[in-house]
Amino acid sequence: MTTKQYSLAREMFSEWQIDTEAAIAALSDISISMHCWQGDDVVGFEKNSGTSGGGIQATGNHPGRARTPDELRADLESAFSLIPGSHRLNLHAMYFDTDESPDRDAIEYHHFEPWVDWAREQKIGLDFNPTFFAHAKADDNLTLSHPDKGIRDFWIEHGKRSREIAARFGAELQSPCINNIWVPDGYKDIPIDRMAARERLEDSLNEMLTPLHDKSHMLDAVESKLFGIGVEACTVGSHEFYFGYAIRKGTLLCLDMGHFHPTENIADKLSACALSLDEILLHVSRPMRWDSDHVILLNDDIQAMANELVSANLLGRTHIGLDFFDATISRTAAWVIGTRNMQKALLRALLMPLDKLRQAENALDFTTRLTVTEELKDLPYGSVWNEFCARSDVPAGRELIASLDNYQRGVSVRG
Ligand code: RNT
Ligand code: ZN
Repeated sequence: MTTKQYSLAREMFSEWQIDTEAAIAALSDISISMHCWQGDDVVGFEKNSGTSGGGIQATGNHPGRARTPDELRADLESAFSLIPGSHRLNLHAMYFDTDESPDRDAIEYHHFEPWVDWAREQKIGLDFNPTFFAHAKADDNLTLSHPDKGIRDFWIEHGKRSREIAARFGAELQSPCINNIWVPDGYKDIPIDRMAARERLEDSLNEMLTPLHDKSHMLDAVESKLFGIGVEACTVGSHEFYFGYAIRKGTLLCLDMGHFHPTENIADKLSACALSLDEILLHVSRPMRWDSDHVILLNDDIQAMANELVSANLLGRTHIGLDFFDATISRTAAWVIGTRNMQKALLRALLMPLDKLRQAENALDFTTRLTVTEELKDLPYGSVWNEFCARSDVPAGRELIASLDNYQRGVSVRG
């Protein structure tokens, strides 16, 4: 049932020639890939993997961390039930669900099968990531570019198996699985031979990506980075490295919002990269002073990304994934807040009077462009969002807060 509030809002937007119904319909079609690792502080379910390492770090000790696949799935179900629309789960290889203890170079599809059964039941797609960190063979922060061939081969095998598992996910669930490759490789202090390290990474990737998989089942993505803790001087897989690689090899490029200089405008990169790539993967994140992976807010950076996706017509070939982890707050709330913020930003972007703004820009009428974008900020976006939530049978506002609090009370007894 449409509320009075929404009818009024629809009227106000239509005065600007903005169709709220079209925006709601477009938003319902956008699936966001929610990352499993927010649920347990990037720990995973291996019996002997250490802390995350690789220059990434979840901080905090809020009660309620998921310790088992069942706990993680319960938390995910709760989160998904509070997020409007239909979405995906992004799994990391260290989150297998098995009584066996396969090392990274021995993982197989059956170790992950319970996730697929669950995804089928939930009617969601799965994405995947090989895990190149939190492992004794990654302690030097070198994996695919390690000078030791034995170590490189170990990780190449892990990567190949991950791709096979991802392809099977896609086939089973009839939805292409994005397999995103991020390696922590880099040097704390100034290396002598950056070229050799990059050549080794290139060769390892080539070997890892050689087996062909049906693109309707699995798509490879590569994720660049600027620096991490302990790899301040050089990251082997830098932006230039992977941008070139993705173009030459036809993979997706993953742009993580925390993987650039803090003053760089990541939204600006979308159209530039998209001219040379078929598809892009995003890791939407919020870096604070460094790649701190804070929960995303409805802030200017996220809004700029959403605006670009809409105005550059990139929604059809961009996969929106999230990448943040905060252990100081309810982990379920973190997922819900972050995912809903991404959706809210997309809704606002879909409610832009694009024709009018383009016309002004092309006529060099930058005054109109500015006054319109600023006046738009006073329109009742909240009423359209509330309507979207109501139609999706998902709470908003105080009711949402009560649901999140209630769930957190239940999980906070976990040891
Ligand atoms: C690390 C990368 C990477 C990870 C996940 C866990 O800086 O952003 O995407 O966060 O794979
Ligand atoms: Zn990332």
